[in-house]
Amino acid sequence: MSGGHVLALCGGVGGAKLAAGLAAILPPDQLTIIVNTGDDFEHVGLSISPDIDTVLYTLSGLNDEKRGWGLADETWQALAMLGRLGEPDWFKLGDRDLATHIARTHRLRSGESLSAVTASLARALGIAPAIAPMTDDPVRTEIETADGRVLPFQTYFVAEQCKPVARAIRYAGAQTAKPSPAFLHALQRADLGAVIICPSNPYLSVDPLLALPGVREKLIALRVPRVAVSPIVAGRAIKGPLAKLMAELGVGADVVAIARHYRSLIDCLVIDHADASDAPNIAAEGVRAVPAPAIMRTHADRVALARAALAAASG
Ligand code: FO1
Repeated sequence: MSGGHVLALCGGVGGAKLAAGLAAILPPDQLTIIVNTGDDFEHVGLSISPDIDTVLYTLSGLNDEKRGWGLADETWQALAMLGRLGEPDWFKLGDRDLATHIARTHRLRSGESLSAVTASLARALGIAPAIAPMTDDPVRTEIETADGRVLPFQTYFVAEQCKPVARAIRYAGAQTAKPSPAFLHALQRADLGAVIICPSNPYLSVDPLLALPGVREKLIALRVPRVAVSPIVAGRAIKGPLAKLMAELGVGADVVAIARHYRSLIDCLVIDHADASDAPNIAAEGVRAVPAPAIMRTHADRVALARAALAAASG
């Protein structure tokens, strides 16, 4: 990759960290970050876009490092009052975070698209690279469970803490949703230099983007390097329920399974040095393995992993 535009596909916490690393080293006009909206939902009358907010807060440095989601120095007075008034309080909306949801809901109701709202929130928070939702249309990730229920994503993830056994995952609305203008533009730009699939949960955070009409085909047809960064290190998910989910879906929780999952879409998989011995098995899937330190604890780790992903794209 020599100086072309970079398209980063991103979900929540892990994806946002790599996106922040990419934003730290690329000129702002050379990066487009497209974010999963399958986690979005309406809650207490508000339009909530958790992954977009995680990316906005991480890139503006306002995020809570320990939780991964939400804002640092948060308070919870409104949530306590909501509970007292008999409203649901299982989804933790902080006082400052509420302002984001109120602003988004207000602007969507006055007719702005989610793309326009996201761009204006990013601008207000001082974020320079383009951040856009995967689509302006509603797509809702749902989990089919072993006990026969179909759970909306946040019910599964937050209310039931990923405890139900998953049998299948679906992305309601994806078949008829249109990729956002920024997503389509990035996929078609003549100066596109690389696609980076961030270390987000493939099933919950990246597959919703790939389920949008035409996206998978466009990624397959691209003649630029496509690099994924593994969200699995040494058989464990860096964060969240990925390893449990992979076991329930009948795939081993390892880097080879990640390579197999993305094999038609990527040229390279960045893996942690801990998984370097799996490089030949990844090569057997037709994917080049590039070992690098893949766990991001500090800002320097994010920048180093972003550099490794861009170097992998350069071949
Ligand atoms: N995740 C949780 O595990 N518990 C919560 O109470 C919670 C609240 C929340 C509020 C705003 C927001 O933007 C994100 C929030 N998240 C919470 C994260 C959210 O569930 C994400 O969908 C997941 O982190 C997956 O990316």
